[in-house]
Amino acid sequence: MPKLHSSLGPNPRLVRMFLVEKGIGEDRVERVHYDIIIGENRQDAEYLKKNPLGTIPTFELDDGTCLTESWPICEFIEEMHPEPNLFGETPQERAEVRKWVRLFDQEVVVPMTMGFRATGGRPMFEPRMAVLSEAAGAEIAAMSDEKWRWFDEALGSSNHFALGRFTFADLIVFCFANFGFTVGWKLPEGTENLARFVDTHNHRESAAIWQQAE
Ligand SMILES: N[C@@H](CCC(=O)N[C@@H](CS)C(=O)NCC(=O)O)C(=O)O
Repeated sequence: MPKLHSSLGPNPRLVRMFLVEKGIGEDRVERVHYDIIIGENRQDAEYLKKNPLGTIPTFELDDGTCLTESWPICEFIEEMHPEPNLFGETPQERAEVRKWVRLFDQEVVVPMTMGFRATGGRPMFEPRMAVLSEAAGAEIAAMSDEKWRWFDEALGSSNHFALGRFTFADLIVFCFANFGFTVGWKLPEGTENLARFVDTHNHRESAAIWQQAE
């Protein structure tokens, strides 16, 4: 059985939500938990062999191959289990979904997480990696909020970023909004479309992961 090396946080939860969306139950993927608050993921020599960066998640296949990085892990799962389809059915559809994922990953995920590590998450992250100054952290968090506003406008009255149906693009946006909520962040003012989007997708079975303790 494959293993998902997992923890608190949006990246492993993205993969866990994806598995639920695919109908792949916990009986088909073993979950191995790490306490990232105390940095267990960066101290366990066995884990560092699987993922030299020490980040979570890692998806370990039956033959011992270890896949890292949440988005490519989800694409791998999609290729192994094409239905229900979450990345698009045709090359054009996949390009559209990946466009939104790439934009969100670069324009929101990177500045949002860098901002968090330099401000609220500083006590946890400063000892384990280079972090921005508090002032730069606040600036980059504000830049990410600006991009959340851009995504709000792009969403408009739809609840889907791509293809007019639920895709991985929606899943990643939903996950990082929820990550924000768990660390005291709020949707920036004037993002009512995103608020509606979050409320809508909160009803998905996979969203229950955000209510669970690890
Ligand atoms: N780009 C990676 C990011 C992985 C990442 O930063 N994971 C977080 C949990 S959401 C983590 O490992 N944090 C603890 C640490 O960095 O020590 C991915 O897509 O999986």
